[in-house]
Amino acid sequence: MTESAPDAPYLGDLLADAPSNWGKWGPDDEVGALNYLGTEEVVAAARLVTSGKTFTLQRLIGDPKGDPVWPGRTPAERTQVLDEGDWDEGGKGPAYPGGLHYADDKIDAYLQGSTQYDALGHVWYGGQIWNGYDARTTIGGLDKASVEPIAQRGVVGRGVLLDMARFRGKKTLEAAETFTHEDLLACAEAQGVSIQKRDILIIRTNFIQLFFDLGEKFYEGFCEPGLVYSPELVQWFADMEIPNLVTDTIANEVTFDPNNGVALVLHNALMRNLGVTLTEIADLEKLADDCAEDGQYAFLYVAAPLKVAKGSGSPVNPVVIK
Ligand code: UVW
Repeated sequence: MTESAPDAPYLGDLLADAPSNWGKWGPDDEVGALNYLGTEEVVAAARLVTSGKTFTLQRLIGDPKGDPVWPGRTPAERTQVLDEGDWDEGGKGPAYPGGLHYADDKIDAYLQGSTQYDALGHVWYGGQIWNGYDARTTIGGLDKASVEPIAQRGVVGRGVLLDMARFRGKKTLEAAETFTHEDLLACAEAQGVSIQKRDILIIRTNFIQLFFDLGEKFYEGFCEPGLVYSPELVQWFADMEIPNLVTDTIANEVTFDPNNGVALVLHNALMRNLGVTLTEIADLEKLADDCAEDGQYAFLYVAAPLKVAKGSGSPVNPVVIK
């Protein structure tokens, strides 16, 4: 999927003066801004738990209504390998002493085809990924900055929901609709919550509802709504030491920057350069309804993607606890 933008600048030129965290956590770092989430941040976030209400943020894998995926990817396919029918006469069910029967299944799925964490080495330009590692380390699997180190450490901190759809009085944000860090601050203020340093930002657009409403038409002229690049926005993320950006869209930002036509600028400015971890396709609906009801927009956020060796991403079911 490409949108023709012949005059689009090269990312290396666009981001030539942008801030970088390469080397900040040493030459071998593979988790980037997640380093900001230390024991102090975990304890402070745990103190936000008062009611014990919990929310899971993963979308269903193999949803009978369809799985929204980035164009070019295919939804997960689950195959039943064994079930009770395999113990019918002539079936392939193994005979275990004592009469054990069981169900088995497998899935063929993009690791980024559902709610997921991106590895820091997932995107790049100019032949270098996060921390300056050679992009050729991605060949045949990520030798550097794969999702595995993120999965090994887990992600725990203060999450803040920024309900941009409600803030703008819309059921869903529209295709290609943009917002800035200033809009996030205004949204937070309207919600009565402050965005603090080292917060995990969780942004709701409800855009994926249109996938369920429109079917395949959802992909026509595909351009998701989201944050839009500006040097000020990138500097704000750097200054605020944001470790993790979570959204309910497929790719966390406006797909094509309306100002220059470049695709996924923030994947590069935030993830490749600052080491901000991206989490995509989160289901924020129940959480958002609850926040609108109880007015508590800051909470404990806990997530651990699967430990996939060399993976460029991995499914995850984040948990929010209030
Ligand atoms: C791309 O960056 C292409 O996809 P994702 O939405 O997984 O980040």
